Amino acid sequence: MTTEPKSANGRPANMNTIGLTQVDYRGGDSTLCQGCGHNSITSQIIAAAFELSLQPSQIIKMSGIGCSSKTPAYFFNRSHGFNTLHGRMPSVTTGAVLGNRKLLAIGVSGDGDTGSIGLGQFKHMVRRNVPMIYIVENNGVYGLTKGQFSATADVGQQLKYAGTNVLPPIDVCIEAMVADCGFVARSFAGDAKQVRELLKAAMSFNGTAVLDIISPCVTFNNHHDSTKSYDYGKEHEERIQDIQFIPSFNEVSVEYDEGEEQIVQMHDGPAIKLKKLDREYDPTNKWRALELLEDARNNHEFITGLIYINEQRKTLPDVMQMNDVPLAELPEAKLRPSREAFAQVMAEL
Ligand SMILES: Cc1ncc(C[n+]2csc(CCOP(=O)(O)OP(=O)(O)O)c2C)c(N)n1
Ligand code: SF4
Ligand SMILES: [Mg+2]
Repeated sequence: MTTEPKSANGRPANMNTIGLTQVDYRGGDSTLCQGCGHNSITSQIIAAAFELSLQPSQIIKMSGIGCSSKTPAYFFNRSHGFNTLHGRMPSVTTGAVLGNRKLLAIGVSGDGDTGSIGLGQFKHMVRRNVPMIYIVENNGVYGLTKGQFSATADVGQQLKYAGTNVLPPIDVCIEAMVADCGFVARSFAGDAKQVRELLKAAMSFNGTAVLDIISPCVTFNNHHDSTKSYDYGKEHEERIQDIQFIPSFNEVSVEYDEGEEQIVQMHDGPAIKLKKLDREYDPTNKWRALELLEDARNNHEFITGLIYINEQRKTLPDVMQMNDVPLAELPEAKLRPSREAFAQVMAEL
């Protein structure tokens, strides 16, 4: 008789602290092209949620329209979900998290969905600090509608069907920074470990967490000279730090070398351990973060890692003083104003 391998605490090694295996976080089979970067990100979303022992029934997965926005169908079968209209994921998520503060909102968008049609919604969501993980699967094209240039395509880039792009790109991370986002990161779909650690940190962040992940479209934009291709990413990715997410910093003693490493403590216990690489970098310094992004843009550098973190801002449900109890669970007596209160409101109008 064979026995299942057990972890130190007696749990089967493939089971997390709430008794689920990684399979329990999967969704349907992907219908995207084989090799699409979006599929790699889906795998890491599943792995990160499993490792954090997230309760699937407490998650709402959100998206807009695009190949990227189809991906929530391929993870978290047991969670809530809303596939919204093109570019409208932020407003629908705002409603969802105001209606139920207990839900963890995980959204997947594309560079078209966010940077083109959805840019206004994106900026207002960040400005309001809507608590959600906002992933941009950035491939520089509208994959779903067959490869037109998106707002993140580089100027001068040439594509077989779309011709030459003559317009300068927008930078999703810079847009998030100037709207006062408290968690800004960039990664590459080909860098699975970094994507996973950043996802875990984002899933533990209290506020809007923006992850701009370069995710090659193998069908329309994977040419060697494209900055959104696998070849370019592998050759040019420059990590600003090695990142390790530590689930509950208060409970475990973490060894780190103060000169070489930095610990960023998050609210309610977790922490992020950052090992400095070539450059001195502190992701809690906003001006340094903006400078890094601007320099990278001007010098055509592909920097990845945790660019900025700051948990000081209040989230929208806090500002609006939303009830901890989800609106759907409040009894009618609490939802319906009294006759007197209603009359008073009417008199004030
Ligand atoms: C209002 C509206 N305008 C245009 C479209 C057509 N459309 C569908 S997906 C898409 C772009 C998707 O690009 P992106 O967000 O980058 O996703 P990708 O497919 O590249 O992952 C467009 C323009 C639409 N569905 N709705
Ligand atoms: S068209 Fe591009 S973005 Fe869409 S599934 Fe295929 S490879 Fe991915
Ligand atoms: Mg795209």
